[in-house]
Amino acid sequence: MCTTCGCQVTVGNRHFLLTPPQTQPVTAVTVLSNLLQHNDEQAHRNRSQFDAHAVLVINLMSSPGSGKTALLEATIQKLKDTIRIAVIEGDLETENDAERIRAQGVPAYQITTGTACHLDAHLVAGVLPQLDLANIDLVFIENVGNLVCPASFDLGHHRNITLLSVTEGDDKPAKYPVMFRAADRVLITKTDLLPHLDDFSVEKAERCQRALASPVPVLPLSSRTGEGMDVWLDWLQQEVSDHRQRVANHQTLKPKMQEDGLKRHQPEPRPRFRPVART
Ligand SMILES: Nc1nc2c(ncn2[C@@H]2O[C@H](COP(=O)(O)OP(=O)(O)OP(=O)(O)O)[C@@H](O)[C@H]2O)c(=O)[nH]1
Ligand SMILES: [Mg+2]
Repeated sequence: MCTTCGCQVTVGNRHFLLTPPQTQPVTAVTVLSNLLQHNDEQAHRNRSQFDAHAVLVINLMSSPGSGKTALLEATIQKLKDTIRIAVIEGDLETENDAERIRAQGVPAYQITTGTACHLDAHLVAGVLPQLDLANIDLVFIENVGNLVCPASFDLGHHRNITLLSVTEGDDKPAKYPVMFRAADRVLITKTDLLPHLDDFSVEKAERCQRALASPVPVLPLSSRTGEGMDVWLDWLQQEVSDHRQRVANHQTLKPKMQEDGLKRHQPEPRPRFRPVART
């Protein structure tokens, strides 16, 4: 898919394309594997910077509008007095989400990707100098709304959270397995709307998750009413403390990534058609 839409290339990594290695034939596959390799190297550098300050970094992924920013707003309201939070926002355009986060009284940095449907490690590195990591415990990265591509790019974070809102349908883990397999927690959001929907089953969504051989907790919650938020908030607080301990032990945590990302991002071989003369 990504070789077709060109989404591997962002303003953060475009310069690598301008200086392709001359020692080997340059094919689409070489270019893509170079970009992914550069991404992984930058992700490693980002993670080292976060770990130098024992900052836990959580990547939020979901389709557009499933409630990532609303979850952050509700989370910040509950935790900002005990945990020092900052947010990196990813969208194609606008500063809207960063403004919503700043209105909660915590720093937020907006990355606008232009055409790219995901964040990558170089885009995140671009905002890192603005973060006062010595005075932050937890960074959330709200990825671009997209249920596919964000799961293929390590940003230098530690944990992945995938959101599924009840209006999207309970079969999404089955249809978009890559992102749900990468999740450390799946949050089923907007549960306050369940009484108005006759075809979303939390149990079925969880069954679809289990069918991916994923044992991770599936947590139903509503940012609007606060229902179910306690389990999420308890996990976050525990993670922040666990990460401090990890770093003190000279350890870190790499997020679950789609291991065969390059292969999956190549287009299917297409049948060759003979051109037909126009009549
Ligand atoms: N009823 C209800 N609405 C919600 C809830 N969470 C979010 N919404 C609404 O859903 C819409 C989208 O929420 P956002 O938080 O902007 O979604 P998002 O995932 O950040 O969207 P993008 O950043 O565009 O991908 C908004 O109108 C929210 O008010 C919820 O728990 N219950
Ligand atoms: Mg948002």
